[in-house]
Amino acid sequence: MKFAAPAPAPASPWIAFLISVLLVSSVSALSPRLLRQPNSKKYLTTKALWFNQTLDHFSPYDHRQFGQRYYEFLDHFTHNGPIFLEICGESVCPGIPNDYISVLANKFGAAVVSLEHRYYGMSSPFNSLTTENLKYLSSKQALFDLAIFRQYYQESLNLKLNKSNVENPWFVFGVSYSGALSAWFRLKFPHLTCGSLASSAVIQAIYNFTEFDKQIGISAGPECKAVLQEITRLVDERLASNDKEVKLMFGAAELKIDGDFLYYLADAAVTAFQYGNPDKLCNPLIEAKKAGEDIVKAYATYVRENYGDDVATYNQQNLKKTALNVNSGDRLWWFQVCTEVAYFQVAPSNDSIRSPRVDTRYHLDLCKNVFGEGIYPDVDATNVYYGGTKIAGSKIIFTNGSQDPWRHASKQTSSPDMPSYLISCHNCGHGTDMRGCPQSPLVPEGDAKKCSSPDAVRKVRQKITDNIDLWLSLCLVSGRSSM
Ligand SMILES: *[C@@H]1O[C@H](CO)[C@@H](O)[C@H](O)[C@H]1NC(C)=O
Ligand SMILES: *[C@@H]1O[C@H](CO)[C@@H](O)[C@H](O)[C@H]1NC(C)=O
Ligand SMILES: *[C@@H]1O[C@H](CO)[C@@H](O)[C@H](O)[C@H]1NC(C)=O
Ligand SMILES: *[C@@H]1O[C@H](CO)[C@@H](O)[C@H](O)[C@H]1NC(C)=O
Ligand SMILES: CC(=O)N[C@H]1CO[C@H](CO)[C@@H](O)[C@@H]1O
Repeated sequence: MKFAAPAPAPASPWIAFLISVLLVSSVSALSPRLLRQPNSKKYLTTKALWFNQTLDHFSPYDHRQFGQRYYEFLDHFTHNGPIFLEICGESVCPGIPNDYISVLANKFGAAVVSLEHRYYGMSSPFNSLTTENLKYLSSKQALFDLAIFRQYYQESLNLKLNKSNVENPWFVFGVSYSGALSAWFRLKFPHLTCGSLASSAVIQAIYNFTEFDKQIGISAGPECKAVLQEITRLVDERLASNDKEVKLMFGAAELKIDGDFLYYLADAAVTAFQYGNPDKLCNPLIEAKKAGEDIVKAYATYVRENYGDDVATYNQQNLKKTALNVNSGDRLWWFQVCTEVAYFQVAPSNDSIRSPRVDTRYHLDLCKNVFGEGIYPDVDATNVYYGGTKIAGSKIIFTNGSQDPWRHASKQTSSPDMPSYLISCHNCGHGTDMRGCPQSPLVPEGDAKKCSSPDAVRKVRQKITDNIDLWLSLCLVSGRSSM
């Protein structure tokens, strides 16, 4: 499992914190006018704010709290304007990313606020992430966090603006896992938001997620797919004859468990399609094949150059480490995978791209090895709680990128109250509506110029804007002072 969302993050939350302090002091020297120029920064703000969150929202007697980090961006805010809550997902949240939300905030005169997900980054209740201490890490607790935060922020804003009993209209945004949280927030707390954008939202928990690998084949196209499949066969052969040599070739000698290594290789290809860089992967492989060169070697070069920094995150020895540190996000997300949502990216029985050894057993063994006996995901319970693709929500926009393997865990059908839009183009991946193309590295303001069909993105963005406009106005009519 690789994170559903890329973390446009500096390596370390601690460093990020230092950077944020430095950035703030240097930025404040600039005039506000300068800051409003077309925004080339990666973050709208990195100035951390804190509030005290309840550790266990579901216990009647445990009143412990922990510090949760959040951000606010008020440059575009008009005082009766809406508040956009951009949800941070399964990684450190060093600030509010400067994606398409800044364009929307400008258009609607909105404030943008963002809350770091519990346990990730600097919002961990514990210094030791033992399995026992992780028991308050779930999407259900995270949704409650957002609800409590939303109330807290509205009240503190009212105080600041010397208003009482006023409610600004809220709208919630998220991409990927945080896209699912965005949809689920509107489902569970419909009185707290006028609507939600659920971009590439993985709302359906899936046990054996074979559609994922199949989509990679479709996104790759026949020629690239065939080369990737041949590479998988050759690597499996070389693993059997000389595993040390082939792992070394990929710069992954530390991955002693073959499954970890094969998963790493599979994800290196996945991320190319997921984040909108298909040609960077496929072109050199197809060329190597045509030239009769060693295609395993060609792939190893690609993997080392583009994905080499991630090797250690596939090492189960590292995932077992309980000390809170800059790489804890991997352990934390695997915990959510191993308890709630699975999305086990197993090889389909036929025509697979990844090695057939990346199977259900591999995932279950990982959950047990990393977190202990009895840890495995109850996806049925998750889908009963939220409804999966049958989510009984309203005023939620779903968007999918055509090349994104995750779209098969998103909502399939459209209805007037829950429209679902597909953005189709050659490099339209995960969260294209919010992030443009490619999504990694991040393009400021989610610029869509480099999408192979900017028009496809533009059309969906227009629909999103229309939906937000309509639902915000309905929200205002239905009595904003009623709360
Ligand atoms: C959070 O709680 C701590 C400890 O009780 C307190 O010192 C701090 O002022 C609180 N912070 C906020 C923002 O309320
Ligand atoms: C805040 O509002 C109250 C009541 O409307 C008013 O009397 C007071 O002058 C206001 N204070 C400021 C600082 O605007
Ligand atoms: C998942 O796949 C495994 C291996 O093919 C199979 O044994 C298991 O029944 C499947 N589980 C579900 C819930 O589909
Ligand atoms: C397996 O996949 C191949 C290639 O897509 C296809 O031609 C074949 O019909 C599939 N076989 C089965 C049993 O599904
Ligand atoms: C509206 C829309 O096109 N949604 C798509 C999201 O992804 C699923 C899975 O591929 C498609 O079936 C839907 O058509």
